[in-house]
Amino acid sequence: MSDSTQPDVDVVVVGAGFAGMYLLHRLREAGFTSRVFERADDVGGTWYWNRYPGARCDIRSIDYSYSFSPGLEQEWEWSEKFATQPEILRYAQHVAERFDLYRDIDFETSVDKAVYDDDSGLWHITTSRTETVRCRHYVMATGCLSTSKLPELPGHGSFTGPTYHTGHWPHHEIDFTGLRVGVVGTGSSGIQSIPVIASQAAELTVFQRTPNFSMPAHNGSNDPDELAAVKAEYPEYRQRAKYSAVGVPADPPTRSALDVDEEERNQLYEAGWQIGGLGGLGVFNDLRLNQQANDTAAEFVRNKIRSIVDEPELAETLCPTDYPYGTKRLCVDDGYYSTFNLDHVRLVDLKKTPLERITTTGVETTDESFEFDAIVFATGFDAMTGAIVNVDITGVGDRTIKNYWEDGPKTYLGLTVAGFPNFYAITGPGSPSVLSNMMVSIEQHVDWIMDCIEHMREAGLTSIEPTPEAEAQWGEHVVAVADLTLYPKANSWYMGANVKGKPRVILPYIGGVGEYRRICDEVAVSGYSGFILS
Ligand code: NA7
Repeated sequence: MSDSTQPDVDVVVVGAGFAGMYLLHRLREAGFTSRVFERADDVGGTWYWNRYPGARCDIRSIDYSYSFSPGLEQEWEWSEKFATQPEILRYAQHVAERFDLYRDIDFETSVDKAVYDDDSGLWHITTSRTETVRCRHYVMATGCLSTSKLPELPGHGSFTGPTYHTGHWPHHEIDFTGLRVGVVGTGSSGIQSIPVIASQAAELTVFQRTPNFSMPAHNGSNDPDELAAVKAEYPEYRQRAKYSAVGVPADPPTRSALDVDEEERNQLYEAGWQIGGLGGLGVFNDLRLNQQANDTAAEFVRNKIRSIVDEPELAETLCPTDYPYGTKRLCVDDGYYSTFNLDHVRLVDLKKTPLERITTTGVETTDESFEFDAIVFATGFDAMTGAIVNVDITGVGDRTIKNYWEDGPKTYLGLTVAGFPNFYAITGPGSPSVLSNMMVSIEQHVDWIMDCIEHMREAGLTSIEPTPEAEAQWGEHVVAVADLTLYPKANSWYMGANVKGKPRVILPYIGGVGEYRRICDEVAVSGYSGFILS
């Protein structure tokens, strides 16, 4: 008979995306026992689910890759500057094989419930296979954008043709050739998929609620000389990424956009536009801090849209005007704006004529009825908190995370929660997460957790939990940093604004990955200040 005061394993990990995979590797190397549960039938997380046409990473592949294994980073060859979803998924599968991870992952198994048992100090984790596993440490490696969101419209489910969500794309190729297709949503997923769908569909109607700023990707194959140069100095390159603002090596800009005259400013923006990508216009240090500075970048992009889109009224509809540049997730595209010059592509402005319902044959706005053969919902996710609160997690004294986070997530360092001992969220709310190169943030969190639980093992400690004071102070710091920026001005998923009823609070930490890493390291070096260890 098993002893209920003893764990079945040291650690349970939920999710086998890049976070769960690396954690499993580290746990094994350190001699901890673990179980990893993954609801998909393979590794890859985000890159397993988001198979929509045109899906790519908009961080360069030389940056968006693991740094923990010199052998891996030397042997893997990325074919393009911005890797496609299939290539990133192949990379994840390669990592799982190379480090023999598959044998320790339970696929097609989700975690439904996690209850902390005060008496034994263990978590009881219940899976969709009705198995309960007792563990000392419980880690949610469930990703920031994994709980997809559909429009809450009457008639949902009544459409008789196929519907797709970009975040749950089928595993076989979907051919839209000759079809009348409707796409709802113009965030990153919409902006990446719309040009590809337009190249197949007979008619494409795009339903836009909020226009987005998008930078050209200027994608292409990787220059072999550049790749060789990066590989030759990968350790230094990665080190720079770790202490950078967003997890990509870059020299921070030193000037204000208002320090130069309009001509010079636009020349610098133009040079940045030609480079493209998320950081293209990041040539000044105050674009996200100062509205007047931001206006110059916003107007530059609007003028680009006006120059690309032939029809002036249509161009204006595609121009974002009611939030600062970069405060909703900036997009990176391959021919997005020019797609609207095609005769068979139409844009519907939902700000003027909102969607009213889904019908059996299509959708209805307040003034028109549309018929489609297929509908694509590129409508995003319940970001950052969705995947965590969707599991029934109960900590000390019957406190559930869902209730505890009712007014917004509370965490210490975006990693841990008061009243939930030995519980960790990788790239959780309150950490740089979605405002960073996720690979850098994932490795940093996993390394921090590993240092922490190794320290506990060595010191004979069994429990770690943040103090309510440390948690509250961290929450105030996250908000105070955000309030120095323009981010709170936008109705973005960074602010929880895309989900009805979700509290409007900043979710990611805006202080930068380098600064954040220093804070986390200081906490550890100080003997885990802000935590109660026992
Ligand atoms: P996003 O960025 O959340 O985009 C979702 C889009 O769908 C956005 O344009 C939304 O408009 C729109 N949307 C959402 N709900 C509705 C309804 N009910 N009606 C009309 N339009 C709607 O998700 P993505 O999948 O594109 O990108 C997610 C992240 O993945 C991305 O940022 C990268 O980090 C990778 P809204 O702006 O809310 O008005």
